[in-house]
This record gives sequence, structure tokens and C-alpha cells, in this order.
Amino acid sequence: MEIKSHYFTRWSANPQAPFLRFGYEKWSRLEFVQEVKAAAALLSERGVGRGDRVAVMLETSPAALVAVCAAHLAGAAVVPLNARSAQEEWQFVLSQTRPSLIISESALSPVACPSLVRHELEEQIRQAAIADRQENARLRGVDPNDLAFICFTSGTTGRPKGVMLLHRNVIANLEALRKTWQWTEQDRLLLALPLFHVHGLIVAVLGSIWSGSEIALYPSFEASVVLEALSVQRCTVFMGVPTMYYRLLEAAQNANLDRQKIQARFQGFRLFISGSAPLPSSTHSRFQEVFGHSILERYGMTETLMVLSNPYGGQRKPGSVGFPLQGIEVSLVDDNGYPVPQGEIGEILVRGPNVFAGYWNCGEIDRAILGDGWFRTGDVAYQDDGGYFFVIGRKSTDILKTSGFKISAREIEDALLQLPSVAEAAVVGKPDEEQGEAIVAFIRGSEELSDYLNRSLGPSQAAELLKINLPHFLGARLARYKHPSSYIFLKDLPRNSMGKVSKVRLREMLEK
Ligand code: MLC
Ligand code: AMP
Repeated sequence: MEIKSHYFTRWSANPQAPFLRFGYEKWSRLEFVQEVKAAAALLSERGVGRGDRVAVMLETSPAALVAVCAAHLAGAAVVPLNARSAQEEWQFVLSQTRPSLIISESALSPVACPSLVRHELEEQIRQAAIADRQENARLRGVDPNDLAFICFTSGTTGRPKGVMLLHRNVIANLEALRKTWQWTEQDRLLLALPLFHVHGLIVAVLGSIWSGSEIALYPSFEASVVLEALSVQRCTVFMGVPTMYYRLLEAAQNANLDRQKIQARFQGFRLFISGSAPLPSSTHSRFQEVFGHSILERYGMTETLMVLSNPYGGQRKPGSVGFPLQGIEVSLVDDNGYPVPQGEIGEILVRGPNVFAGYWNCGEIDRAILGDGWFRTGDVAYQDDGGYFFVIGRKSTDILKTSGFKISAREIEDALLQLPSVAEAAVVGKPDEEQGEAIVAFIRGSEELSDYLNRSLGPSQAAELLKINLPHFLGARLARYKHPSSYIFLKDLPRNSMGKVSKVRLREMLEK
């Protein structure tokens, strides 16, 4: 079926235009499409077809981009996985989604589905792409109602949930972003975001393809490298999480660059965009002073893709996430679901073609949150007199955002509780200028072990021993970015009148 809404639509007119650079290597649109076609043929040979799922668990690389697009072309939905996730995490996702193929950096064990490793994929596509010298960059379309992605994201429950995004959700959002950010074929995006979340993979990669812009891809975010590359590579757009902006400012300071020099370098730069976590007003204003650019902040969520954005042309207000994108309705409601008066705080509800199709294998939750078409985000915000939205927090204290990664306190607590020496664990976020929130774990050790360790080592050395062992223990269970940055051992955890551990009191303890 030839469908106009495939994200490669804009490429057929100019197949020789540049699309991707990675180190010293470059791909035109045509070269990229040839690789995607070759990879899709390989996936089909391996039995991947319409309605299937392909897990892509690759480090940031051109091969990761090819794998995602090829899986779509073969008719499958993509399950993006962090190549640096812990074994228990990726095994959980595979057991939930049962993909017909996983594409990974190296052979995984034990893995319950067929697998393809990166070098094999690269070798095969290189050979096939050389053989295929087609002159156009046209690709078969996909059905807009087909599942495009199952993106796993943390929630208030222990295990992450799979967010089902259809091709039509993705395309509707990419088009709204293209228009709002005036994203064109003249742009070159510097991309150093991870590719296993919607920010890097859908907004940045697919948004570039959809708008016809070029990508300068970096395997990771090193602030000094990115600072240099933004100007040397003549980029025009950068997308990052607030931590990246904090680090760019730090890198500029460390390089002893004076403001005039920096501003001269970035004169031709078009747009700095921030999202995935609140951008502190202080970072916004420091960036404006040093780089001469007003960062455009936007708000989104895996379940809804992008929802609110500061205007491209009008005022970009520090601390604000702007207005609803074209075609998207946003409402702020009180605890009973009634819209709050202008200026008052309410939960953000979202309705529109961008909203996901439900959680994978979780019908009941879907009916509760999507019954009337409005998705309840769990974030709270208010609108100022000018109609600008300001996100001020979340309803749940069990969700943290650290360096732009969403983290479930429950998931970390559950992992810690598997350690016999831990009797109770409570995880909270501590405000942190660089990371947004730092992860702090309060722990009550098991009595027998604590007694034994205290007797034989003394309390401070006993706590030290646990601190050293905990990260090692968590390594098999949680990706490194989910590990607490500090552990606090208490004899008893504070409780509320219901006898539940009081996270409010724990947070107050951190403020002292
Ligand atoms: C970093 N770490 C990882 C990791 N990335 N571990 C496993 N998997 C990964 N992908 C490790 C680091 O090595 C470090 O361990 C520890 O986590 C803490 O990292 P850090 O101090 O924050 O440093 P750094 O590695 O420099 O990373 C900073 C960063 C990164 C900003 C580049 O956090 C990042 O890429 N964040 C972007 C998150 C993102 O894309 N979110 C979008 C979600 S979608 P050690 O041992 O070295 O200390 C969404 C919707 C929307 O939110 O609106 O966009
Ligand atoms: P995720 O589930 O990883 O997609 O993260 C989505 C969450 O990130 C949202 O529910 C918000 O809590 C947060 N978020 C994204 N963008 C912003 C922003 N600009 N300001 C504040 N919070 C944000």
C-alpha cells in the first residue's frame, strides 16, 4: 500500500541531498534509503513481517537508524531498548513484547528470540546496498494505523510499561513540530541524545527525516566536543535535555571563551530546543547571556509525544513550555476532573492525534486513562495571563526525572529489596541544579545483618560496606542511570499516620 504519510515522503524530490554524518562518514538520502531497503529485505528473509515486533538494542550509530527504519519498512513495530540496560530490564521487555527479532551489539544470552548482531547487519546491508543502485529514494509507505513503536517508560508501578504509538500518532506530531519550529531542508541538527527514547528517536531522528533536514550524529554527549562541533559542523539546530545545557555552559566557561567569541560563533545558529525535564530559568537566562540565544522549551511525554512548545517567532518565556501544538487540545483539571479557572493549578490532560493507542498488554489501565479521549499526564501546571503554560511538578512523588530520564522510585526500591541485607527502602528525588533530581535511597538494613555488621565492623564501616556492595548488586538489575547517587542508612524510616513511609518527611530531611 502506498501511503502518503510515511516519514520519508519529502525525500523523493531530492535523493542526492545529504542526510547523515557520523564521524568522517556521510550518507546522502539515497545511500541511506538503499541501506534501509537492504536491511528491510534481510529482516523479511529472517521472517519479520507485518504485525511483528523488532527489538533494536544498539548504541547510537547509523546502523541503529537503519535498523529502525528497516523494521518499519518490513511492516514491524520497533521496540527500542537501551544497549546499556541491565540484563533483567531487557529480558523483561523481551518477555513482554515477544519480538520476532532482536538486533543487538553482540550476542545476548540467554535470549528467547532470534537475534542479529550489528556487524552482521552492517556487512549484509553494505553488500546489498552496493548491488542496489536505484535512482530514487522512494520507499513503500506504511499503514498509518499500524503500530510503529512500543516504547517502554517508567511509571508509578514497579516495572516500566510499553507505550504503543501508531504511525499516524508519529506523523501527526512530526508535522506539528515541523511547522512550529520552522524546520526545513536547510537545517542541520546536532544529535547527541540517546536513541531509545522518543526525544532522540522520534522527535530528533524521524523529525529530521520528515522535515528533510540533515543530522550530524554523535555517539554520546560530551559537552566540550558538542560545543566545538556545533559551530565547526555548521549546525543550525540542537535538541537537548536541561542537563546538556547546564554542561554546555560549563564547557564554555572551562574553555575560557569570552562571550563575544561564543556569540560570534553562534550568530548563524537557528534554534536551541530543550525538553524532557524542566529547564531552570537560571539556565535559560545564563544561556541567553553567554550564547546569545533564547532556548525554546517544549513539553512532551512518551504517551503523547510533544504537546506544548514556546513559539518560534514570539516570546520564549523562561520557565514556560508555551502553547499547545497545532491540532492538540490541552486542559488543566482539578482532582474531580473539572477544568480549573485561568491562573490556577491543575493536572494536564491531553487530547489529539498524537495521543498513544494504549499500553501494551494493559487494557484496564487504558480504559481508565483514555476512556474519553483525554490522556491524564500526572503533571501539574498553570496558565499565565498570556496563555503560556508553566509545568510546576507531578502528582506522584514516586516518579523522578534525572538528567531527562524518567525513573520509577518503586522500580529502584523493588530492586534494593531483593538484597537480603535491605529490610526497607524508600527512594526520593533531591533537587539538583545539573541533573534536575538526584536519586537518593533511604535504607533500613535487616536487623540480623545490621547487628552482625555493627558488632564486627562498627556502624560507619558497616554502612560503607553496604554502599560499596549496593551498586554492584544493582548492576544486573538496573541501568546505571537508575542507580541512586547516594544512600542514607536509617535505623527507622519516618512514617505518616497511616503507618506508611513518609516521603515528604524524607525529602524534608534532605533539605536540612
Ligand atoms: C548514562 N548512563 C547510562 C546511560 N547514560 N547508563 C545506562 N544507560 C545509559 N544510556 C550512566 C552514566 O555513565 C553515569 O554512570 C550515570 O548513568 C549517571 O549519568 P550522568 O551523570 O547523568 O552523566 P552522563 O553519562 O554524562 O549523561 C548525561 C546525559 C544523559 C545528559 C548526556 O543523562 C542523557 O543522555 N540524558 C538524556 C535522557 C533522554 O533522552 N530523555 C528523554 C526521555 S523522553 P557513571 O558510572 O559513569 O557515573 C521524554 C519525553 C520528552 O522525556 O518530553 O522528551
Ligand atoms: P517520559 O515518560 O520519559 O516521556 O517523560 C515525560 C515526562 O517528562 C513528563 O510527564 C514531564 O514530567 C517531563 N517533562 C517533559 N518535558 C518537560 C518540560 N519541558 N518541563 C517539565 N517537565 C517535562
